[in-house]
Amino acid sequence: MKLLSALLPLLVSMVTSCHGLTFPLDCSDIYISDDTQLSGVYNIYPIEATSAVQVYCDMDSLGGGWTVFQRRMDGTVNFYRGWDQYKMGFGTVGGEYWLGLEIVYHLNLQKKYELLVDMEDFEGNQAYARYSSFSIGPESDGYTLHVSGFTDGGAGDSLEYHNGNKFSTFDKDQDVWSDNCARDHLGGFWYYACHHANPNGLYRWGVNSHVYADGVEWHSWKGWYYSLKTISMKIRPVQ
Ligand SMILES: [Ca+2]
Repeated sequence: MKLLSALLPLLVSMVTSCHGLTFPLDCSDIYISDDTQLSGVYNIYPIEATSAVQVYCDMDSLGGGWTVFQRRMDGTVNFYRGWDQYKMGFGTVGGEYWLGLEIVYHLNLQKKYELLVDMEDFEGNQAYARYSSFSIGPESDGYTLHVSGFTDGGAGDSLEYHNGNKFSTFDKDQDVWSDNCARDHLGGFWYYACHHANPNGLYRWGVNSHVYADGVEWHSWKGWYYSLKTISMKIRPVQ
């Protein structure tokens, strides 16, 4: 046993150096090792080699290699959740999920990322918004959002409004509104006063002119009364 425990670190480092992708940090590492890999669920190691995290990798959009940290597609997962859940993540990684602010923060510590927000309405139209720079601060800074370098893929820029804001949930109000944005708009997000985008809002199946700004929304594309069919937020390293 003594010999084994002495050799183990050596063996681990040999395996890691022979196959540098034994512990991929993100979906980009997986894609670079083999660009025929399909979109789907993979293990990544964003914090340390011993703790695998399951994540959905988008290997198709705009060149592939995207690590998805937010995904809505069918309303099967409740996104009206508290701070601890948004910090640590929730949902079904093959379906709807939130990866967790702490994991995204750890990724940001190790690489510089761009952001892609893909979305689709119930009529089959698709659009995206792309940002050349994306990062979030530590929990001690409220996971403050830093996003810039917008490129329009038809969706318009609904995130610039949220730049520089802390993350808020119904049980942790860090927005600048006198009331509680997360409670008023049924989500968790980098609310300001309150939102131009509400991707974690209530899944509501399209347009409803009687319900204001509480759906899965991207204001510059479909306004505050249209809840999207799908939306996903994903990051990829920049050179
Ligand atoms: Ca407030």
